[in-house]
Amino acid sequence: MFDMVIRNGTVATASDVFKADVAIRDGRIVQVGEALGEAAKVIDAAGRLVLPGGIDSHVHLAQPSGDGIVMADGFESGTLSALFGGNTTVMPFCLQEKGSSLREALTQYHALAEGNCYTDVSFHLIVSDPTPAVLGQELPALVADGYSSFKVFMTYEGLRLNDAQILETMDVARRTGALVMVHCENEDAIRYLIGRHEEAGTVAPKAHATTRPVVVEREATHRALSLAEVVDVPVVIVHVSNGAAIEEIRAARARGLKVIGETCPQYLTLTADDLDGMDWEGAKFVCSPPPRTVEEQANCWRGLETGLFDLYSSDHCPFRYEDDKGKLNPKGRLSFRHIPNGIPGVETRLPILFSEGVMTGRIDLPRFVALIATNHARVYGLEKKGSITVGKDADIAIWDPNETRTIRHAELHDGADYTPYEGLEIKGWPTTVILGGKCMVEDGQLVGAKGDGRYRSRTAPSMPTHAR
Ligand code: DUC
Ligand code: ZN
Ligand code: ZN
Repeated sequence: MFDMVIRNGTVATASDVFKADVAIRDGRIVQVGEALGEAAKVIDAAGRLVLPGGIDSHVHLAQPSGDGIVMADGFESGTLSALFGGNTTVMPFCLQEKGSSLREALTQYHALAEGNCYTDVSFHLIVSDPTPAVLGQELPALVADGYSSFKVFMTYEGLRLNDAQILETMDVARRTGALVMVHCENEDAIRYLIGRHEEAGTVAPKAHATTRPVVVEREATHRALSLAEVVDVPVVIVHVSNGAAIEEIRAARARGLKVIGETCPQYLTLTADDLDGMDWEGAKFVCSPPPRTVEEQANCWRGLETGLFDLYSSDHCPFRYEDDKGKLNPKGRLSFRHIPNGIPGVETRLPILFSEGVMTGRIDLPRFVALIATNHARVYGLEKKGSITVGKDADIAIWDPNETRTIRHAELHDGADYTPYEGLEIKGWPTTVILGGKCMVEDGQLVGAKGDGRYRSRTAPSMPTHAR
């Protein structure tokens, strides 16, 4: 007797698509096969797709944002939104604030997550203050404790590291087997461009895009890859927005560097013109790097189609629009410089790629599964997750490929007050979501509870191989 059997569905893994039943016991997948035996609960998935639950390895929840700004999602609303979008694990960032230790930040972050999650969670670290104590003792100990990835920024005063600090942080990764994720934008070039815009009195949201042009990202991407080459360490280039940065990744791989590239829905569907909206509405699209052009969207699509990108994440970083603590904070109403950077997207990530990628024939189902779950599990050491395979956690999303929806924020579950994808027509949506063998969403209705999602520690990252 199984706890659950999902019958008659079409199962997809990162390598195959096949008709099979999936049997679950004690939270794990125990059989994948034909005509499996009896179960306490049976789900008929005829006409539907049985896919691994999405792993969104790049989200921001409850992250301190400074200057009176408050993120729109904590763990409760952020993971609920993720769940309804077909995800079963999310990986937010635990931020080290300058002068504080990473351990302190983690203690606070765990307290926020504990008992509040609808999906499983695992944390990356953000290193903003790489003191000798952090690099020498704290970070290596944290990697050993399962926090095996950390992000560094090349932009933002207060967060950015200089090249020497990036080299030293990468060296910790080399010694411990951790992964460094890099936000690639050249802060000094951005500051120079901001100065020129301000002299000209250009302060509307669109200036966010014109002060962060492609060259600023390309240069920083080249430098991050060069620094990783010097240290001889694998590296993740997060939220890649354009073809020039893609070419940097391709060239670094050709030189033998192990590079993982990530892109996000905003670089496939939005453009800088969206920042031009009436009455400061463009603030709703302010994120970094900014959305680019239709041509750059095509470059990012090609990166997904050809296997250049291993990861497709949301970079969910939500701020409310009509809010003194959000996009329209008192200073943000006056200048683009003070509009918080980031947009919501954890619930719409998977439907957008399914509809625009799979249903249009740009990518096939195995590639979709790799990009949304399997690769995230492998790269970040979530070894029990990311595939419909015997022995893995029973984290499963059952998709109705024929369900059509128009994205409306009113129907989403995050804490923001808008979606940048309002009005986008979607074909295909995850209607039932199972976490560790428990139904959390069934036919579009919430049946799971807050606290069903738990923190997951991680093992060492594993690098995919790429054609050179
Ligand atoms: N970088 C991110 O990864 N997310 C939001 C803002 C940013 O700069
Ligand atoms: Zn970033
Ligand atoms: Zn991010």
